[in-house]
Formats: sequence, structure tokens, C-alpha cells
Amino acid sequence: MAKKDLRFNSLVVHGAGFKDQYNSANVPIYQTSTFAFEDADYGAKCFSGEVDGYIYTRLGNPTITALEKTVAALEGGYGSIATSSGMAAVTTIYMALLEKGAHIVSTDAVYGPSRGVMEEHFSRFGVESTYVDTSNIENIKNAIKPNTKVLFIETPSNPTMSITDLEKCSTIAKENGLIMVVDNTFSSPYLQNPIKYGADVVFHSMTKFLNGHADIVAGIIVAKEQNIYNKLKTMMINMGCNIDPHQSYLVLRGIKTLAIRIERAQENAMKIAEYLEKHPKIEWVKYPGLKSHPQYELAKKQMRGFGAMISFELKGGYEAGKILMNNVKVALLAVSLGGVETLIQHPASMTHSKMPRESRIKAGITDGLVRYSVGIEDVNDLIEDLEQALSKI
Ligand code: LCS
Repeated sequence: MAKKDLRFNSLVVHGAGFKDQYNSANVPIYQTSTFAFEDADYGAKCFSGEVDGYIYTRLGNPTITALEKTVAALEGGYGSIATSSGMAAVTTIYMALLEKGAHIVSTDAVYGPSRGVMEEHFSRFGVESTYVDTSNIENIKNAIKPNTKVLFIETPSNPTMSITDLEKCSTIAKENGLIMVVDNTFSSPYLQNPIKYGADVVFHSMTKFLNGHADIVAGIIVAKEQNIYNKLKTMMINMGCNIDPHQSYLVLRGIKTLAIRIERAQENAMKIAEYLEKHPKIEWVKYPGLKSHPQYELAKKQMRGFGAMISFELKGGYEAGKILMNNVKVALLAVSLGGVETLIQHPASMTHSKMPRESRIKAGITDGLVRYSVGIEDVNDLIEDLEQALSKI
């Protein structure tokens, strides 16, 4: 059985087929910026593509390749391109797939900087963007213009936990000749494979679930087909936003436990969401596993589990949320998400603070929304921690 044909839980452990001359059991860190050629002819062949040799680490490196092959196999894509951060993946995608005069339709509640970089910077080069609630498919249809080139979906969205129907998006993208891009950071490949539903490009902030240990920043882009892969790879190389071998090694190590980490974290998340929903001091809770979530049925259909992210608002809004955040002792008051440790943060003043208030509110990111990334601790400690902090309000 070829490594890439292994089932998910085996693929995360064994990777997608790394081999060196020592039969290393684990992928080593090839901590080198450059690779010497055996002779001038071989060097020329590497550059022309006649042989598949390593040249220079910005262009490729064995540790990076091992990671890229593994994530491409986990997502079911043709190939993948690892980047220095999730935002490097976002800007590589924008740069490779859009040009002057092009238009992008995107989820309104995307991660703040994915929207900020488009509205503040790409607009300077004549790229237009429209942000809509993509959980309502009609909004997407109404936003498409003759110059629309890309449909950019984040599902579940950060931090509103809205779910967008990937299959319906793919139909719209095909009908209108759009490239469909999905930010799969919140689910990880363990819970959702957008390519299966027709996406052309999937990307991750590997800083989150894929690595899972809050010790590196990295991103990855997976392309369904070779032509888009080539465009993205060339752009990443030219912009120089490659990952480095040491980071790649750490992500490969993190990926080995992706399945069991997510299983535990989402089991905890379900219990915490149910606890919060019943709590008298909580106004509302958004977690895809709760029947009260507006897209509960859709989440069940396109995700294999409900994940580890919860958003909620307290009665008493931001002031009450602040007391909660200042009093939790097990959860860390910190941005980022998807690690083994539980984190709590306030999007309006932290991750989404650069977004104009009007757009933020329109996207459902209320002033009082608190985001909770559930880790793999003992769930009783997390619930007791919330209980004592909520009692201070
Ligand atoms: N996409 C999503 C959904 C994200 O949550 C983030 C980072 C990115 C892309 C960008 O990835 P990075 O460059 O940071 O690796 N989200 C963060 C968050 O919610 N808190 O801190 C970072």
C-alpha cells in the first residue's frame, strides 16, 4: 500500500512517503539553505526541471517536501505549498489568482487581516472586494460581478462560527468561472476536506490545529489541480514567503497527533458548549454541535465533527466578558487557537480590532463576543475554571 493511500489516522503518523539514504524513521531537519550540485550539467538540469533535484531552500527542501506531501494527501489535493505563516498563504493566494481590475467575493467574518490586507493594500493595486454573509448562498449570487475571479470562503468563520455550504458554493463557482478558495484552519483536514466538495484551493494557518502546540507560526496552501498549484508555487517562491525546515519538522511532529488531539478537544468543547448554554449569565453560545446553531444540520453534513472553537456572549456584554477573561486561571488570555492549551480572547479588541466597527458588527462580531479555543485538558478543570470566573460577574 502506498503511503499516500493510507487511511487518515495512519497517514498522520507515517506521512506521505518520505525516504532518505539512511531509511530514517523520522523526517530529519535538513537545516541547509543550499544544495551542492555534483557537476555543472546536473545543476543546469535541476534548474531546467529535467531532474527533480534540490537547489535552494526557498525553492524546496526535503523536510518541507515531506510536510507538503503529507498535507496534500490529508486534504486530497494535487500538491501543497508551505508558507512562513497563514497570512503568507493568504497573500500568496491573492497575488497568484487576482490581477488589476479583478474582484473577489468573500465571507464577511473572515479572520480580520485576511480582509484587512485586501481592503487596505490590494485595493491600492485596483483589486475590488465584497464581503457578505456566505452562510446565505443568495448573498454570494448577488455579489458576483463580471470581473469576479475568486470566491473566498471561511467556514466555520473566525470568530462567528457561521457555516457556509461548500457544495453549493462550488456549484456557483463553476457556473460563474470562479476559483473557489477555502480557509480550512478552524476544522483542519481531520474534520473537513473542502476539495471533496469542489473547492479549487484550500489553505491553513498551520500555527493552529495542524501544528497544535503554540510553538511556531506557519501556513500551507493545497491545490486541487496542477495548473493552479504551479501558479501558487511560483508566486510563493518569487515573494519568498517559504516555511523553514525547522518549522516544517515541528509541524510534521504536531500532525502525528492531529486526530487524537482533535477528538479530545472537540469532546471537551461539546461539554463546555452545553454547560455555557445552560448558564444563566450567558446570553448566547455558537458551537456547530449545538442544535441551537443555525447551521447545525449543514455542519453535520460537511464536517466529520464539530471542532474545538466556541463563541459566546455574556449578559452584560463586554464589561461582563472582561471580568470573565480577567478571572480564568486554567485558560490562557491569549489570541491564536487550535493548540493543546485552552485560550480565551475578545475579537473586537484583539484579533478583529483593525476592522471598522460598522463592518465588524455587520459581520456578527459583536462588542461582547468572547472566543474560546478548547484544548485537551481535563474538561472538569475547564468547567470549574469557567464556573469560578463567571461567579465573579
Ligand atoms: N486564517 C484564520 C482562520 C486564522 O484564524 C488565522 C490566524 C490566519 C488565517 C492567519 O494565520 P497566521 O498568519 O497567524 O498563521 N488567526 C489568529 C487568531 O484568531 N488569533 O491569532 C491569530
